[in-house]
Amino acid sequence: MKRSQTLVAALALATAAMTTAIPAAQAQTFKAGSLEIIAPHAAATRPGQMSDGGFMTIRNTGDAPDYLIGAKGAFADTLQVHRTVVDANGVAKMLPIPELKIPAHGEVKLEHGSYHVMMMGLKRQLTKGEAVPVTLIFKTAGEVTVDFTIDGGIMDKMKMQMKSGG
Ligand SMILES: [Cu+2]
Repeated sequence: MKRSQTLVAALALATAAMTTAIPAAQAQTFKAGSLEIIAPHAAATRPGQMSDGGFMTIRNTGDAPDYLIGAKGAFADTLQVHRTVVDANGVAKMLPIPELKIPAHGEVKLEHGSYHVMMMGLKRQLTKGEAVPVTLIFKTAGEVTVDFTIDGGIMDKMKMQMKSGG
């Protein structure tokens, strides 16, 4: 009896974790002034893969907007803020965003199919479980270095959904 209750609780926790971008145990929040950078993460790369996308939520608790104007990291040649847009022909394209507004008392989600930090010219493979320092550059807050948690990426999430039958 007790064992089955534990199992039910574990299943409920697993289901709750799947609805968020990454498991809660990996989520980290970084603070700089009035900004909170929540759960920065990127997918592990394959050998030879040259680019990857970084995702997070940026929250602004302040009374004035701030702007993400760039990023840098030692493991890649170039980091850019991108937005994925779908054109009239249904083709997804990525456009560089010179400044991404983080509204006062608001937040912006960088997520698949939308805004992301594009990491180009990767100098090495990014391995699941490691933390990679990335410096985000804001107009007001300045340079903020956070750790991107490298996760299994979308393939891991698909496998989890297949196992759960969802
Ligand atoms: Cu991109």
